[in-house]
Amino acid sequence: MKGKYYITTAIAYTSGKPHIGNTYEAILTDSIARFKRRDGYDVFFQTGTDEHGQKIEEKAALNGKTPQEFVDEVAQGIKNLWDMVDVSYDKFMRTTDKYHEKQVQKIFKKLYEQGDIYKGAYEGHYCTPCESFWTDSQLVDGKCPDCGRPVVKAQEEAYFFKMSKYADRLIKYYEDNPDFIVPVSRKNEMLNNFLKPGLQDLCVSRSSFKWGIPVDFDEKHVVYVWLDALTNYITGIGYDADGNNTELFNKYWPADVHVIGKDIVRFHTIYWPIFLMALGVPLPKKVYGHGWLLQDGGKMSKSKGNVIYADDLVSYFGTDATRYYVLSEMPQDNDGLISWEAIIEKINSDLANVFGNLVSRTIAMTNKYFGGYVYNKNVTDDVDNDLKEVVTLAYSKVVKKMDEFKIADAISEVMTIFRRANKYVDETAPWVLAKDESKKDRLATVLYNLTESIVIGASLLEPFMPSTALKTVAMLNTNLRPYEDIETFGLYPDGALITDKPEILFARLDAKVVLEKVNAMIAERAKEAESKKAESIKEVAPAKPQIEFDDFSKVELKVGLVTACEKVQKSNKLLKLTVKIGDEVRTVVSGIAKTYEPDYMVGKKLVLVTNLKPVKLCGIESQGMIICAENAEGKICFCSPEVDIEDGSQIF
Ligand code: ME8
Repeated sequence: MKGKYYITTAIAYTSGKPHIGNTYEAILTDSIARFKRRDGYDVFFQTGTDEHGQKIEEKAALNGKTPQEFVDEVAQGIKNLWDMVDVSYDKFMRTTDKYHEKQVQKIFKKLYEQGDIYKGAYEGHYCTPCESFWTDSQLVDGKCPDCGRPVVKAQEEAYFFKMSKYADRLIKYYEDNPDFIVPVSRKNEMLNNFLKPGLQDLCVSRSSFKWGIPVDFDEKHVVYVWLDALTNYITGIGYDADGNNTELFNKYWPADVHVIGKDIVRFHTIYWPIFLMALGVPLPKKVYGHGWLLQDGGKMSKSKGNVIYADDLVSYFGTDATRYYVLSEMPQDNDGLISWEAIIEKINSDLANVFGNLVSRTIAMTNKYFGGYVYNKNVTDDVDNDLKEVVTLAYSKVVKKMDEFKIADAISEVMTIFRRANKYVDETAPWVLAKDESKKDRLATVLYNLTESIVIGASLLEPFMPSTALKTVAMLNTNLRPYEDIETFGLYPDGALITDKPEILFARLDAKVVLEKVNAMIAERAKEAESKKAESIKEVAPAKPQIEFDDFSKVELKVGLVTACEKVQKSNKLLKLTVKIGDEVRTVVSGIAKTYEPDYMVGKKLVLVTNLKPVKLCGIESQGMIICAENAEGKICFCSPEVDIEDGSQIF
């Protein structure tokens, strides 16, 4: 064994079915894990799901499920998808795992007790989809800098982690470990955009939603998702905050590489190392932030029905062609493109014409000329040397590319073997040799050299296309070549008998036929999305008769500022709010207690009807009505002005 190798993917959010971009990451990481295993490392490969947070809580409600039911279903779907594309994980980690939850609570408490976490109040711009707070200066055009969506102003009592305390140590770690962040452009971005300007303390708890790991000494709070999510890398292998780490942890930590997407490099190369420093745990050796796989010719969108999912690709092209496309099309340090047209083209050019063709004609000629026997007659020619050199030098080139996480380049090195072998067929023209009985041994040698090249090539192809590699060597009646023997040409057994019923590995695809089917599928999905949307609008907003403007103008609507708020005793639905409306202060009772905590409401600006006749609710006179939206599942939210405007302002 060359040593241990612990590799992880990011854990996918269980907010819905992952598209091909998320799946790409699992395939990418799998190819590295498989390569390291073949190369003699003792590998532990962890992937999994990130299951807490406000967005997931909301999605569950929209689907009429409890959060736990919802994440159980989505996590199982993700696991099935990973299995479908042959992701050879050793552990599928879920953040709703009980051991993980317990450890996160212990970690939080430990960091609080040692003074790294403190209680404060947070005010900022919050992006719900990204679960991130942003400062004014971080916003781009007033929107979330990560996803570009609108943010909301929010304030709440929260716990914070003192990030700045560790910034200098982290900068030193970057200096001492220049390869910590791959590619280097992302390291420069972290240093220049975040570390050098000075780190802000990080909010590590939330109290405005419930679906998270409770802070056990202050149950109003749940642990903010990043502290929960990042620690999966250590809890998944048995880290214990009390010091009773498992054997697995002692053996595999620190991670050799965390493979993640470019959007979460900041979390993995700043917050994560700092959390670990605070816990006194060694830091991961490397973080590889890969680019994104983007849809060619327009954004993927559910309503357009054109989101590409891995299971669709597998049903059209099979697992290995899907893996091949995404791995060979993604550069190491940039984004890559995907489209149905490009996949078909790639399958035809590389897999059918180069690889499939080589295997099928080698097998066919061996059967035709030698009844399926492969003989090494050692009748050599100069032209053999170049083939042998290309084949035997491939391994070291692939190792180098894999070490640099240049996966597309590594595959290209493997494909060079098959391209060179096809050229060798043209150079040696076996069908000409076959016509001359005196050239029989030369013909046997040529076919032997081709068979041996295919076996070595297939063995190097296994990390990227596992079942194709296995099928290929099985047809040649042998096993994958161990990598310690892969630089030696000529180990294929003399006189072996290969299959006489070869399977066509990759048939040429007719682009027109495939694209017609795909377009019909996309149109069908767009129709489904449209009718779903129409249905939900119908449910939420039953039509009311039209009114005149005069009817509407009878209603007085104003902006109010909540200055105090408490629960109404004997009711689990009602909150009593004190609302300042310009020079007036009113008491308003509102049925929003199931969604909002009293503390959360204080300081909020909202819209209320100010000329409704007062009513008594649970014995309290309500002098106004807060305007709320309610969706089909009964989820409620109050309406507030889009920008900060004085309370008392009239709404018309
Ligand atoms: O970020 N191409 O989860 P996630 C390539 N739960 N990779 C992509 C991609 C694309 N088009 N879109 C997303 C999360 N990704 C957190 C991680 S880790 C402690 C917590 C990548 O489901 C993305 O960059 O949104 C991330 O690495 C992974 O998919 C999961 O994304």
